[in-house]
Amino acid sequence: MRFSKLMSVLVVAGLMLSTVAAGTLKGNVNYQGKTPKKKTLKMNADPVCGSSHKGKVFNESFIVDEKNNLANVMVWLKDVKYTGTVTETPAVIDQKGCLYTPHVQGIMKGQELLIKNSDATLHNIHSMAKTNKQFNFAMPKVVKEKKVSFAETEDPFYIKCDVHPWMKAWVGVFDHPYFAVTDANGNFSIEGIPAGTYDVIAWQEKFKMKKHLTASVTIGEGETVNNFTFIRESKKK
Ligand SMILES: [Cu+2]
Repeated sequence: MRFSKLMSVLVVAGLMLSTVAAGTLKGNVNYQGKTPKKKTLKMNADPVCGSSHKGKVFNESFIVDEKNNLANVMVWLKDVKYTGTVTETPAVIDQKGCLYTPHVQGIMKGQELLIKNSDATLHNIHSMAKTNKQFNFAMPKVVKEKKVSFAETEDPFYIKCDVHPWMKAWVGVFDHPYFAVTDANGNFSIEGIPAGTYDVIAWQEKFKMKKHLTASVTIGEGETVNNFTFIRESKKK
């Protein structure tokens, strides 16, 4: 009898644990201000890079659509007490067409970052991290994969290629999995967030950490929407 009682207590406890509310934070990131002119990347110094694109390739540091939705904005929760595991699937960054894909991404502390070289040319991948140990190594066309990981949390820092000066990507390192990057329509979605109130940060590379946006958001079951607007003040007063 005692044993079955214990079992039923365990079952009830298990059910309670599995019903702890978790919600989704989603939203849109928009831009207000003068849109910077698109800059064309000149890749012809390396014929492999130049010939890998048919049309023009533009600088990726500021991408807005016709409705001023901002792509490549990293959104994350701040100061989360996360006791779960590190994501086992590696994050991936590919050197393809002499660009980094993705241009902006979040990764968990301790998670693997798989670095690919899909190009038939030499790249050099050089992390400009300030808190984490920097890395800097060549990836000749025969070296297709390397793996790195980051031991510390860190606000977004960039990775560059010393061979192709236009190549730049951004990585943020978190001690939880609650981060996302806006898509081409400026939308983001962070799932599985335990119920609670959080500070949320939105970061865009031109605005940098100095001009990041914050919001306080309460997550319950289901979806919570929080939009952000980056505003660029006109220089004229
Ligand atoms: Cu390169």
